[in-house]
Amino acid sequence: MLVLLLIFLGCGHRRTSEPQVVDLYIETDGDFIAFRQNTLTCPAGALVHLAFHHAGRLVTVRHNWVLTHADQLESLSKDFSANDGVLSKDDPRVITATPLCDKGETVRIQFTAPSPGDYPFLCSTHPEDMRGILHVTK
Ligand SMILES: [Cu+2]
Repeated sequence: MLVLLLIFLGCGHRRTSEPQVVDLYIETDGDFIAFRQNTLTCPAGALVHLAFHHAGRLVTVRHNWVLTHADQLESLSKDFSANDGVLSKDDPRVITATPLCDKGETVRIQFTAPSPGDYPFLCSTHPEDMRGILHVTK
């Protein structure tokens, strides 16, 4: 009887393996070559729904949001500067990235937050000027 009770309780405590879903939003600082907020935060392992909005109205330049590792930021940035911001899909330095976005548009991506730490993000077409940090907490 006790065994049956324990099995029953055990079933009631079944763990769900669904990750926590976190919505993040970031935009450009209007027509300026900058992200409007340059820090974002999410917990490790979360399923992140990120929306990136190009808030420009006047200047026609395209932007994106590229997440990388702290120790690979400078080499990635250097390559973006040299190749007009062309992002190679299988670049191992890139954790995830949005497509390029025109003014007034919003692009959305989903990714699983990496292990805890600070991860830089940048725009591939303005790799020196558009940067920020994603803080991934435990
Ligand atoms: Cu840009």
